[in-house]
Amino acid sequence: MSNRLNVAPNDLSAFWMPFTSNRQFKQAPRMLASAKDMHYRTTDGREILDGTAGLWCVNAGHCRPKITEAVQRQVAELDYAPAFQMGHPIVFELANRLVDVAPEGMNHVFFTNSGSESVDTALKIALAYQRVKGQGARTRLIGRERGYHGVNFGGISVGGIVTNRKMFGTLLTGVDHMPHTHLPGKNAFTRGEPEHGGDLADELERIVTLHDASTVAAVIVEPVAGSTGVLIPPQGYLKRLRDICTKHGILLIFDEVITGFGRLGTPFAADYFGVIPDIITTAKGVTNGVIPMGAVFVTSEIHDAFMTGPEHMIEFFHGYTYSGNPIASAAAIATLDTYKEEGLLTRGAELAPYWEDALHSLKDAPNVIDIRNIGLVGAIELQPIAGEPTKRAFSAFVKAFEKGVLIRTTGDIIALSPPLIIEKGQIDEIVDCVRTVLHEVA
Ligand code: PXG
Repeated sequence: MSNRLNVAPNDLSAFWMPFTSNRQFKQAPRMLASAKDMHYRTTDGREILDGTAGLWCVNAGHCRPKITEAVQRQVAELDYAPAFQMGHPIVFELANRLVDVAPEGMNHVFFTNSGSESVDTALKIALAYQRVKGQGARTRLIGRERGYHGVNFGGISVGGIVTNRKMFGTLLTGVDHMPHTHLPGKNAFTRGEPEHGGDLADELERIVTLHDASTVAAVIVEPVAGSTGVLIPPQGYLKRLRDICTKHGILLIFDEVITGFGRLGTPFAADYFGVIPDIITTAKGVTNGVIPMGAVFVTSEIHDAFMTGPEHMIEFFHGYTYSGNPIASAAAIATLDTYKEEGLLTRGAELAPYWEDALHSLKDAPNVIDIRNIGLVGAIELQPIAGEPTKRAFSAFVKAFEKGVLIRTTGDIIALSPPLIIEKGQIDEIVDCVRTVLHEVA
């Protein structure tokens, strides 16, 4: 094997890093060289316990043999096949396999290469669907404050994270936002779904009334908002959104880029909450993070609405060069095999009570103002340092990494989402490390 991974580059300037404080990073880089199961190894040879499944994507743990072998085999057999007007068997097999694990009624899959592309694809499907149904005046899209739907123009338009929006002009027009559901004053330290805030779904009714339902195409929400700090929907909230959308002929899109593929202890969040949307966006866990891929699930009602007109005509003018790429498809099939063989799409449910108790044992640690959990997701919200928001959490992240645990922070919130293969002892290790660093950054 090449030893390149063990050689630190001496010039880090060329690579403009995404969502990173570039200047700070390059002064004290944190470099990963290899990974296996629950651990990364750094370029200086330290083992790091992965508390974040990479970036919420490595649900089966790292470098799993079945997936590695599938990719190796595929790259030598069929490296690329044109995605438009041509096919290859693996992607059809994958679509069937995905439909099998998806919630009831999600019968068709459109492939993309990332969560951001899945979101923009879903928004385009929603707009085009309304049009093919003769409802072309339904052009408005409704998102939510604090929503994260990737970084493409559609996604940041419906998203509700100010820093991701403010630099980029006027975005899509005709977008409105529901209020977020984070009510720390009422719901702090709730285990699972919070008691207060279900009525915030009625804000959708207000917005729909304001614009008139005949102008609204779709509503998009993350069932559990991840990036913005793990915001768990209040009891009854998602059901109410579903009812309002159904009543007004508005499509409901669940962005399951994080919650898809077992994160909550069910295959999808739609299963967890018993609320079935019209469209589900996914990415990340579909290939265990190994090869970029996204998948958008739609109902037959939506898919079939496009299958009209002359048969030689393209039904939907959208797609990517790498939609359903053979290597990504092979990685995804091997990922689904691994999930199935190891029961990973539901393993989170078995571990959730232990995870919950472990996280909430941090309640008395310094500066902890809220703890939230659902499935194998958790958040520990910290009191910001006065005048220096985000600094306390970021210091905790750096110190945890030094001690051998990878955590993730957003604002002053620590977000945790380990691979679904985690063992109880490793949950303790993460929580003990967080406790130690919270004392150090106090
Ligand atoms: N939707 C949701 C709900 C996401 O969480 C995307 C779309 C975009 O996916 P891509 O593949 O285009 O990045 C995401 C991505 C974090 C973090 O630490 C979260 C994401 C990505 C990177 C970091 O919270 N989510």
